[in-house]
Amino acid sequence: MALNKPTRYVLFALVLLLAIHFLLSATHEPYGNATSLSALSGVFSKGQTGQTAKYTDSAVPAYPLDSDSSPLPDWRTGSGAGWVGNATRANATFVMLARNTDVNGAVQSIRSIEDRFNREHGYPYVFLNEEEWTDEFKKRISVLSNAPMEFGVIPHDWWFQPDWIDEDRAAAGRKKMEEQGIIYAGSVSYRNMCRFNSGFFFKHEMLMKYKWYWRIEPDVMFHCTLSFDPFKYMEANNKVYAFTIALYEWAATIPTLWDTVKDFMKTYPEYVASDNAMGFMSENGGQDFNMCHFWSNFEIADMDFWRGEVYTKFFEFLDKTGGFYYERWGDAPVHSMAAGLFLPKSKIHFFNEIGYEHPPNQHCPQDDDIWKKGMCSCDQTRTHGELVFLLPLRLDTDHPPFLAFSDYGPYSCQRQWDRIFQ
Ligand SMILES: Nc1nc2c(ncn2[C@@H]2O[C@H](COP(=O)(O)OP(=O)(O)O)[C@@H](O)[C@H]2O)c(=O)[nH]1
Ligand SMILES: *[C@@H]1O[C@H](CO)[C@@H](O)[C@H](O)[C@H]1NC(C)=O
Ligand SMILES: *[C@@H]1O[C@H](CO)[C@@H](O)[C@H](O)[C@H]1NC(C)=O
Ligand SMILES: *[C@@H]1O[C@H](CO)[C@@H](O)[C@H](O)[C@H]1NC(C)=O
Ligand SMILES: [Mg+2]
Repeated sequence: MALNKPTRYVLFALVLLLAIHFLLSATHEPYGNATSLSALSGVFSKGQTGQTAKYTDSAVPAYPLDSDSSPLPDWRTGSGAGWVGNATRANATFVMLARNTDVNGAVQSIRSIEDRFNREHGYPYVFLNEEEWTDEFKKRISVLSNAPMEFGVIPHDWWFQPDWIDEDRAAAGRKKMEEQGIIYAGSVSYRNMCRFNSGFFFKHEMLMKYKWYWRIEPDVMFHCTLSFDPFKYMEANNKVYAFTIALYEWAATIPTLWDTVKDFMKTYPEYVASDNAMGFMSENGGQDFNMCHFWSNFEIADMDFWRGEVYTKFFEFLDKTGGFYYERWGDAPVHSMAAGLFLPKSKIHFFNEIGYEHPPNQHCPQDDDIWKKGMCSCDQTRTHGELVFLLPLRLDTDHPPFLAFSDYGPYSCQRQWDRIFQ
């Protein structure tokens, strides 16, 4: 039988897809489960089986709204639905670094955190930018919450590339990285941002009056309603640093970072905590960095740790090598190494309850009870979901983590985190 050309291509594609499907079903159990006939039939029959009843006992209203006309809680007057009161607030703020052009993404992130947490608490916000904020940005943002909001400008020297950086060497570093196809390889502003987030944001006058911060970025989503206050949790449990996503760093952005950090530890052995999280970051007792770090676009942490002697010395030690510009050191590995080495691991916390998405990565609580209680809007199965086809792309741990995953996906370092508590 002679098939015409298009038909042959379609058939070939179908056969290829089926082959991949069977291969993955056989070799990758979660994939098989997610796409098996019984799983699919579950999807199709959900509508008819009256499953809603299952959720009623754990479904508490997201907010204790008295009536449809309840006003938003107002932190100033202590009135309105869901008012909790000053006495219960920690010494804490949200902080968002953004550009004026990020306004739509910023609006959506604020809506999300207000919806899932802050509407009941009224924690303040600080917005930082190396340029003056536009009236439009301030207008669009300040309408979103009654919580106090401040819009600050970053001092010039905390942001721009310092004069003592050898620009020829920095340019060569950028070019080399571009040739390797690395994200933000040629960007100076990205490097400014990473250095600022590593060493300066917590010194900004608008943040000095606070101890705790929760970092938020434009275009992120909080997927679960929080029935507790993470700041108060940190306070009550003696935590210093908290994360929701741990993953691999792209090795080419930090060729000499670990050696510099090892030099620092040799110079100041007294700063290294005895029960630290080295086991999360290294497979061989500290000789090599395994690229595992906390993804710092979400952070809840104690700024007094960054402001303290140990981190101040640490940042200065790193900064004077010029690695933020000659390479492309991220604030994520820098913060992670500091927290992981200079704090006992018990002071670092994984917030499982905080469903969080910074596309393309997310953390969605895998525990059904937590997921239901939080009325989470994230898809738990994405862990093992649609991007499983791309699994073979991950050849080793140096591979960039820019593909969707969740807690135990191929790009996650959650396993390395778990193992240090076993
Ligand atoms: N003001 C300002 N903020 C920036 C700049 N570059 C990045 N940011 C902010 O820094 C954070 C991280 O940047 P982002 O582009 O999200 O980096 P990614 O998450 O690593 O892809 C976000 O909050 C951005 O809004 C910049 O040039 N100026
Ligand atoms: C896959 O399904 C089997 C049988 O239902 C179950 O025992 C197993 O735990 C599932 N695996 C995953 C990863 O969901
Ligand atoms: C709550 O705190 C704000 C600012 O921190 C203050 O102005 C206000 O008076 C406080 N309200 C109450 C009820 O304590
Ligand atoms: C909040 O924390 C900052 C930094 O630790 C501190 O300077 C300030 O006094 C604290 N404010 C209150 C009200 O405790
Ligand atoms: Mg981002």
